[in-house]
Parts: sequence; structure tokens; C-alpha cells
Amino acid sequence: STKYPDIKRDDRFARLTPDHVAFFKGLLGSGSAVIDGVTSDAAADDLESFNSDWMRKYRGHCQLVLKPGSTDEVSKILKYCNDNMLAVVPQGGNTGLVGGSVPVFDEIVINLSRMDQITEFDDVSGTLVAGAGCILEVADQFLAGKGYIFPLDLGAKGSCHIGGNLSTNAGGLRLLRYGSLHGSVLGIEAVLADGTIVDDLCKLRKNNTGYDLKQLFIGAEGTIGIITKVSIQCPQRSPAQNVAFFGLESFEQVQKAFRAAKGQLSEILSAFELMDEGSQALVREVTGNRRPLDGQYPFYCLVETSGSNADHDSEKLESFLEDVMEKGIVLGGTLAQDETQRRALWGWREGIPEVLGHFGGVYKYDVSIPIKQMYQMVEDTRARIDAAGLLGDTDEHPVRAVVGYGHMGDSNLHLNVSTRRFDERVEKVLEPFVYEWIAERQGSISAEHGLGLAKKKYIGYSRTPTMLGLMKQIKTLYDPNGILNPYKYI
Ligand code: FAD
Ligand code: 2HG
Ligand code: ZN
Repeated sequence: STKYPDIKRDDRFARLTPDHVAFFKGLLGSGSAVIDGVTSDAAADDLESFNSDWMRKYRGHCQLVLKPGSTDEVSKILKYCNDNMLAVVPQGGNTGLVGGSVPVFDEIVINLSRMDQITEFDDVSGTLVAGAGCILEVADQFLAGKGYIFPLDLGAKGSCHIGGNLSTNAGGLRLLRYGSLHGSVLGIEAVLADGTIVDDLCKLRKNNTGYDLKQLFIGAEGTIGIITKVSIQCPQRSPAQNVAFFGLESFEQVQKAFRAAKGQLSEILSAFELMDEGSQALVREVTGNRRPLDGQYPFYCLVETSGSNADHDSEKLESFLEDVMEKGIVLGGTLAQDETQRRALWGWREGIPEVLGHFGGVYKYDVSIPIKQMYQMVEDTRARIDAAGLLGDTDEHPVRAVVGYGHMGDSNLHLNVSTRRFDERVEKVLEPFVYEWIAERQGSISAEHGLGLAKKKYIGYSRTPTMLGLMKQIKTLYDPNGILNPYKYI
């Protein structure tokens, strides 16, 4: 039984037998590194969290979870799977938002959580080397103790793994300042489908020696190999951080505020995030927290600065806020006075994904579009859902809210449709409408979350047939039997 009527299990893949399980137990031991539902019934509950995604929207039926403790074990597992035509899903913290990290049918989950060691840090260059299973927040806390920062931050930091971050090429809250992982990752170690270990764990900033193959693994979503180690360039942690939160009356004004922030805060600007009133009303409703501003506004922005001089930075942020308020760009605002207030303000932004699924289900679109048209997408979608009679306050309306928020600094909008339940009518109104809307504006159907299972049908809206052909050739070269994360986007 499966929730995916239009996907068929690939009969080339073997079904798990007790002999297969015995091999894996022989390799990893019979302790907690193997969760086995093939030869033992007791594990059904234990398997659930590996089969089900963060949104509780995608669910597989895997009967075996393997947690290797070393690259050599990953290599032996994959070689055996490849020789025996056993399909696998690499899994990190399972916080991905496109259904890529869980099986579709009975694929084996290879979970990297035991490979979490921080093995090297050079405090002159800022180069960190760690296992792919290291939790992002753990890596960042380690770096904090050394005066450095991980060049990526996101709401799921307490659970996601750095290997998962690389595999999705996660963008996050400070890409505007620290850039993409394609720039900060120096090297990786990975294992290919046939067990070959690719040692490209380079620790150098510069290395122009032929094709930069590690880049292929960044954003590949576990389809061409399993990342086992990561080497990454980390910037100096700024001792001073300041946060402002303010309300505006239109998206036109949001754009003016962004322009002003870049001009006035320049090198200390570290985040510029956008939230609409709909998203903030949901955070208020679910958390019950007191809103940071007295009034309500159609739009809110959170601006963060990170620099070396707290007084100088807060003076700059204060005069920025005064300036945009005087000019009528911003209608009301507040500045965090201490770390507790900074965290509270960030909570109004980072807490949004959690509350969106609170009432039943959520349809998520992670969109890159030219900045001027960014919010139009939310308005057009809301109007369309409304015209179909699906939006309303009562139970017969499946949709509760159509909201938009995201990384204004990167022209990356998160369009979310929060529902009382997953409903086919809603999906039909949304898709392919949303994707066509994006393609007409030369946007991307996935700015930072990837494609996984959720967007596999729609890749053609953002990539040409030639590019898709090249991707398929690479997939075949690295994983000829197609055992790595099958049924997903490639
Ligand atoms: P998983 O979910 O376990 O896996 C994601 C994909 O990578 C899957 O396809 C999986 O097969 C593959 N994979 C995992 N580990 C490996 C590995 N070692 N080798 C090969 N393949 C692997 N994303 C953003 O870009 N920006 C955000 O701001 C952001 N915020 C988020 C906030 C919340 C609350 C949540 C729940 C998610 C958010 N995300 C965000 C989604 C984001 O993709 C993930 O949080 C994170 O990057 C995934 O890491 P993970 O370890 O959980 O990977
Ligand atoms: C964020 O920026 C994440 O908070 C999640 O990328 C976005 O929930 C979403 O759609
Ligand atoms: Zn995001």
C-alpha cells in the first residue's frame, strides 16, 4: 500500500530478506546501529520516525534503518546494496521539506547520525572538518567557542545535519552575508553507489586542478553519492549583533527599506527577512506570544547586523530605523536591547514553518523570482484559492491562510498555503498554476529546499531538456543501477 498512486515500485530492486539483514548486522553489530523490521516486529514504532518526513506529508515503508559509524562502513553497505540491487535513501536530520529524505516504498534508510565527529579545526584559517552527521547547531556552538561561525543558519539547526545541509544546498537566514555553500565548502568525502570512496576533503581555499566535482554533490539530494565528511571555510564570528523589527504598509515600501538597509548598513548587514501579516497572525495564534509591535501592518521586516563594535553598530541601526521612519517607509519599529529580545524577535521569523502545519496540512512553494514581483505571487495565489471557494474561516473551507515570507535579501519567497487538511482540490488549484507563474517570470521553482519527491514532476519549469539530459548522464555515471534515492527528482 502506498500514498503515491502514480509511482510504481521498480521491480529491478530486490526485496529485503533475512539474509540481507544478517549481512548488515554482521557489519554493524546487532545493537542500535541497525533498526530491523524484517526479522523483528518490535521495531515498527522505531521505524516510523525514519519513514515519515518533518511535515508528516510523505511516508515510506522501509523495514530497515542502518546507522554506519564510519566511511568504511558506508562503503561496505553501498557495495553490498549495489551488488544485490537494494535501493537506499540517505538521511540526515530528516528536516527536508520536499519529501526527499524518506523512502517512497521499502528503500533502506542510511542514516548518518553516528558520523557526527568534529575532527579538525584550524583557528588561523577557520577551516572546519566534520562528519556529515554533525548537527548544524553543534558545529556552530563548537565554532562559537573558537570565535568563528558556521556560514549557514536556519530554523532546523537543532536537528539538521551538515551533510544534509550540503545535500540540499541549504540557503538559510544569512546567505546574504555569508554566501552559498557552493562558495564556502572547501571539500567533501563521499561514497558512490558501488562503494567507491571519493576523497576530495580538500582544506584549501584555492584549488584549480580540473573539474570541481564536489560541487555536484552540493544540492544533489543524495542521488549521486553519500557525503560522509565535510570541510568548510568558516568566517570570524562578529562579537556584536543587533536586530530591528518593523512594520510597513506595502511591498513597495519593503523594497525601499531593503534598498536603504543595503545603503546604510552595508558591510554589517547580516540578514534582511520578510514576513507578511498572515504569517505573523498564525505565529501569534499558535504561540500566544505578545506581538513585538503595538500595531498590525501588512508587512514586517527583520534586519540583523553583525559587526565588531556594538555601540557603533547599534548607532547605525538606530539611525537607519529613524531615517526610514522619518521618510514614511516604515510605520513602526523596535530594536532588541539584549540577547533575550534578539532571540524573541527572531522567533517571529524562525517560528513560521512550525506553525504553518499546525492546523492540518501545508502546501509549500520555495520560489526565486525577480524581487519586484515577489509578493505578487502570494496575492495572485490567494485570489485564485479564494475564487475557487476554498479559503475561509469555517471547516468546510480547506484553506485557512495563504501567506508569504522569506529571504528578501536573496529574492527568495516562501509561499505557503496553510490548510485544515490535505485536499486534492487545493492541490489542483495550486499546481501547475504556481509553477507556470514562476516560469513565466524566469524564476526558479526551488530556491533552496530542492526538488525531492514534491517537485519531481515540475523540474522542467526551471531546467531545459538539454540540462535534464546532462543531469541524467551524470546520475548514470555515478549510480549506474539507480539505487541511490530512487523515485525522486531524477
Ligand atoms: P534530510 O532532510 O535528512 O535530507 C535532505 C536530503 O538530503 C534528502 O534528499 C537526503 O536523501 C539527502 N541527504 C541527507 N544527508 C545526506 C548525506 N550525508 N549524503 C547524501 N545525501 C544526504 N532550508 C533552507 O535552505 N533554508 C532554510 O532557512 C530552511 N529552514 C528550515 C526550517 C525548518 C523548521 C525546517 C524543518 C527545514 C528548513 N529547511 C531550510 C529545509 C532544509 O533543507 C533542511 O532543514 C536541511 O538542510 C536538511 O538537512 P537534514 O540533515 O535534515 O537533511
Ligand atoms: C525558512 O526560511 C525555511 O523558514 C522554511 O526555508 C520555509 O516553511 C517554509 O516554506
Ligand atoms: Zn527559507
